[in-house]
Amino acid sequence: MALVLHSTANKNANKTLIVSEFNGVKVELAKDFQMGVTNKTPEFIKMNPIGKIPVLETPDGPIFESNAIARYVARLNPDKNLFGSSSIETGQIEQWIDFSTNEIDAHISAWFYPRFGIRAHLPPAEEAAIASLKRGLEALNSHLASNTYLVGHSVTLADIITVCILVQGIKAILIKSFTSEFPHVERYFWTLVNQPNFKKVLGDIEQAKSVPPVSTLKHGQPKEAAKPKPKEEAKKEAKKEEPKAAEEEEAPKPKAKNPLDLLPPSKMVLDDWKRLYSNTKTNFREVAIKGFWDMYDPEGYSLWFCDYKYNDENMVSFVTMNKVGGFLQRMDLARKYAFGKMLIIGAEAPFKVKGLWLFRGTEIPKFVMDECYDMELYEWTKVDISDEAQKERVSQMIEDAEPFEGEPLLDAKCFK
Ligand SMILES: N[C@@H](CCC(=O)N[C@@H](CS)C(=O)NCC(=O)O)C(=O)O
Repeated sequence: MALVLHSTANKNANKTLIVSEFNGVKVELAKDFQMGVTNKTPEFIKMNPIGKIPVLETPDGPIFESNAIARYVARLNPDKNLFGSSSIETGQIEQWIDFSTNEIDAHISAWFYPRFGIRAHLPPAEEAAIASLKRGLEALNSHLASNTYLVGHSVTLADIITVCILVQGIKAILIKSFTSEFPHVERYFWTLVNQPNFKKVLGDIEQAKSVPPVSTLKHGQPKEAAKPKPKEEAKKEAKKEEPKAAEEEEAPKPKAKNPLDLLPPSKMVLDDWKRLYSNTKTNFREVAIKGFWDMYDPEGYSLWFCDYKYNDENMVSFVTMNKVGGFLQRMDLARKYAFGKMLIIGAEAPFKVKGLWLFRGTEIPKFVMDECYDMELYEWTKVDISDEAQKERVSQMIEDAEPFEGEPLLDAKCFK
């Protein structure tokens, strides 16, 4: 009789399903399992007190934690040696299981979940996760430079668990330009996922083409939350929602004016400057930059340099560019009152991120400081326009002058 695995067909369940393909121990996914429903029932909580999947039901009792389940099933047919044929082999298999779980899976998750709205997205935390992941993959790559498999000369449980972890990353976030830094890992991965016992469970794998943008879902609102709920629960929730819905039907309150709209009129019209910037295709210095300084009104506007505080974490070019792109998206709330240039500087990591911002008013608007969390990731310095060197730096930042402060530009982004 087959052992029953209570789970959806996910990364963690796949570990055991692939073991089963290799060693012939029959395992099947529980029929009618519904994520967010079945795993909340008292029967399930009895099997796993934390209510997470997968759980394996065995004649002798349940087992939770996917690596423990996979080990258990691997041991059920010792002849296949998935768990090694000597103490040292078993020790090394355990070693790679722990390595892949702690040095790879944990960092992929720390990069991937915030982008899917499952955890808070914090750029410095993302940088740290990517740096740690690269360290893990470098170590794996150097081992695989002279080894076909992680332990011995055939597939073991260490390979099965490592491949399942990599599959999730490669499908979701580890794009080709990232994985190509680890060619032995790539060779290992694509060879194994195309072996029949892997392919039967994993199907065809398509590598992510781009790093997913940060989700608009709020963290703490996992995708499962959107799935249908049992009727009773849905009814209860509808009740809870009622007072709010009634409140929302009240007449809309007049929108408070932005304090920047109450400032004395300025001779500088921001839209005129943005148009001049966008329409100047040649002689940028003579036309756009000169036009800027002719228009600039230091009483109605202020200029600010910003300097990213954590440049030493900018180790991956496209992540740094995405981070700056995210900042500009979040500045959307200030479009009527601001213009900005952000430069990503340097020929190699760590990249420096520096910017120039023009804000309505003589200070950085309070609502921008309060509502755009990226602002505190930068050091802000007001430009002193009586200082010719600072004025020249402003001009250079507006025109993407290269080299900038002696270094090439990796990218320049404009907020207008
Ligand atoms: N360390 C656990 C992780 C299990 C886990 O995080 N399961 C997720 C799905 S992949 C889950 O059940 N989440 C539901 C929840 O957090 O309530 C394992 O390897 O089995």
